[in-house]
Amino acid sequence: MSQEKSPGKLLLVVALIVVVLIGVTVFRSFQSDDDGSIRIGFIVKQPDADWFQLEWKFAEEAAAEHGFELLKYEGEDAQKVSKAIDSLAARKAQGFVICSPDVKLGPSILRQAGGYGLKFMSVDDRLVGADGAPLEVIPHLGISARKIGNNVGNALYDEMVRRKWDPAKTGACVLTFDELPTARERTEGAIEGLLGKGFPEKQVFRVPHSRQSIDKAYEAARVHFAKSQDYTHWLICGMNDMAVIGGVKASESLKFKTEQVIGIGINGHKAAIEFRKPEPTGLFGSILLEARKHGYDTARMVYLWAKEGKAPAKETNTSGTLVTRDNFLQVFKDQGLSN
Ligand code: FCA
Repeated sequence: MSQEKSPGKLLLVVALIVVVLIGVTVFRSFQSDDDGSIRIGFIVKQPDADWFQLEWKFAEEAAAEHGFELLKYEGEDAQKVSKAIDSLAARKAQGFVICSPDVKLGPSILRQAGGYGLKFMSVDDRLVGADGAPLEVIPHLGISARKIGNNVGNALYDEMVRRKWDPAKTGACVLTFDELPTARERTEGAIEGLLGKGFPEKQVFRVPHSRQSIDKAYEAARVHFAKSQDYTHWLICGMNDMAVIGGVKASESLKFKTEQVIGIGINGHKAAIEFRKPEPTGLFGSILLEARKHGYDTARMVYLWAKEGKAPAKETNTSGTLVTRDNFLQVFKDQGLSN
């Protein structure tokens, strides 16, 4: 008799376990959908830079308003990015936004995130495949780099004319970082703008810097200015405010006066910190980008993707506004920006 009972008992126990497991799974899925426990990561290549601090700040606003959890990760190199993605999976995140330290990490990020079933999009720097072409399967929000570059070139030229400089004595120092496509588009766009206005091509100097930092741009520009004695006045541009601030500081270190230099950056917020200082410097202006869209909108897009299955637009490009010492307070006020 007792031998006949055991298989029945076993079946009952197995059935119970199955019921409990199904219950837990259903409960968990309700939990992540209904009680706001969606978790979205935000990985950035330069966590200390003002621009990325702002993106995080706006992404946190999106998280607070929509009720998801934002997980911030520092991704300064390939290893940190890979660890961040592992950690996101371990923390049961549903997706992430990334500005990668190297756009060529595209295929490995795609593979790793895909393995975990994590949804993700890129911001600022578009990921590329082995052939260097953009990985179009990854949704992206970036800037209209070529057009913004054109605006930089045009504004540099117009300010040179306004100051009545002798164009023959004016050089254009273009701080380049060509390994990053958006940076290359920006600086080539600036050159296009200058040449389009009639600035002589032989007076345009592409000056590469090895890393994306004020110091590296400073070093490259300093060497360049020191060996270019023919020019008494300089127009300076580059991929962002940091590059141009480095260039302006290099001109100061070689005793160029503020009036002999016109620098125009890109990003705006870092430049605004300079504009708030009492003494003007050679940093004349910057194209203020739409940091809120880069931080708030991207985090929200991935959140909605996770929550409602609504994938972000394949590609979104934002624009910018020229700010100078004269108008930045007003522009910041109009755009509801605090710093
Ligand atoms: C790149 C730059 C940042 C910012 C952003 C929009 O990632 O490194 O400074 O300009 O694009």
